Amino acid sequence: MHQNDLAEKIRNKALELGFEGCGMIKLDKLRDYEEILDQRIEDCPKSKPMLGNTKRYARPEIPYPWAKAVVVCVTRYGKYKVPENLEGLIGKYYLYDHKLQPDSRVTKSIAELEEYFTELGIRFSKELHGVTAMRWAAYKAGLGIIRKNNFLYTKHGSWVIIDTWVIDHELEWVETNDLTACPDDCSNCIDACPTRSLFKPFCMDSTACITGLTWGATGLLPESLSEAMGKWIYGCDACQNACPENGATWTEEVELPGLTELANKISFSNILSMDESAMREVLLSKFWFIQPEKFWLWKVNVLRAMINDFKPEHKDDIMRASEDKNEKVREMTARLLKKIEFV
Ligand code: B12
Ligand code: SF4
Ligand code: SF4
Repeated sequence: MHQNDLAEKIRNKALELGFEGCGMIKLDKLRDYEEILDQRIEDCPKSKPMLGNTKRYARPEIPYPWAKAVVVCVTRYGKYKVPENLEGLIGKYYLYDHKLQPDSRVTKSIAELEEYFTELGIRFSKELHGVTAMRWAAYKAGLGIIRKNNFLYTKHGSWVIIDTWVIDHELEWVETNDLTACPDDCSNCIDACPTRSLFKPFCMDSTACITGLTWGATGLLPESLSEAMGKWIYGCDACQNACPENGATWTEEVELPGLTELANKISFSNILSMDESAMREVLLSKFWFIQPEKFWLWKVNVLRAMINDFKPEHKDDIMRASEDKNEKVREMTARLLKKIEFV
């Protein structure tokens, strides 16, 4: 079969399976990611330890010597209803991400697309966190543009999740789109970043991004940083929520199966009273960036959110947390108690 026909077949199959977009690029299109990364590290040297190993994204043929191209698909999540009680606490991406969700429709579509690759005689591989720099790949495949807040936008805004595969055929399918760049005078996203992680266009300090801190922190954070993190307990959407280009893109049409039930089990008070088995049952399968050895972080995040938005009805929960068996939780409670003396 002609390479172009093969590429078109894959793209059509992906759309039929419900992906919002699908494209394919040859590996040489990814080389300049290395320059982007070097520029980022020069602008923000603190990011180096976190981003150093993403250099391999520019050369997927190093881990996959047989690879010839990358297939990239985007899935829209801005169509789902957001449980009211989780808005502003949990980054929306994490509510709808299909990774490690065996019952998700997208997980099933991914499996069907992979069956299709096999049917067509195409060798492929996929990684949980991507085989390449996924925003860059999606942009190169014409699926959208990258805005100043670093996000890939399609016509449905930045509320899209990206998946990538390396394949052993040199296929190319580049879509066109009519999205236009950010206005020169807009800086809403930068102004909205609570920790100044996004400190200039197309550039962020990944060590100060609330998202990474909510699941990556190894101990209590300095008070000034904790304060800036506000009420986010897992992820952060501030630089996306502030963007006018995202204005009408969240449509709230569809109910994600099981999400309301899960949301009903999540509150500050519930998290503070959860033991390990409750955390495993309620939180782990969906919010798997916090593994059991770091379950204490959920409570620390909640206590920090309580400090930043203290309400007298929190008092009983706080007293209970002061007897928690984890030292970091007790330490954070002490910090909170010191603070509320002044309320
Ligand atoms: C490492 C990582 C993180 C780290 C560091 C993030 C970072 N930006 O460096 C941490 C943990 C902080 C993180 C957080 C989040 N992440 Co993350 N993360 C990744 C990962 C694994 C690699 C990203 C990377 O390469 N960073 C390196 C830097 C150099 O890239 P970048 O900041 O994205 O910048 C891009 C643009 O700025 C552009 N660029 C740079 N200069 C210029 C100049 C011009 C003129 C242009 C046009 C473009 C341009 O090129 C860069 C490369 O694509 C990707 C998955 C993957 N394999 O790609 C997901 C990914 C980027 N994350 C994603 C998401 C959703 C998030 C969160 C929103 C989750 C949340 N709600 O809390 C937050 C938001 C953070 C943010 N503001 O970007 C999505 C983004 C989807 C989208 N629509 O863009 C991805 C693609 C995962 C996925 N499967 O969909 N993430
Ligand atoms: S996700 Fe939050 S902390 Fe991270 S860059 Fe965006 S606004 Fe800043
Ligand atoms: S807030 Fe403004 S500058 Fe930032 S991404 Fe949106 S349009 Fe671009």
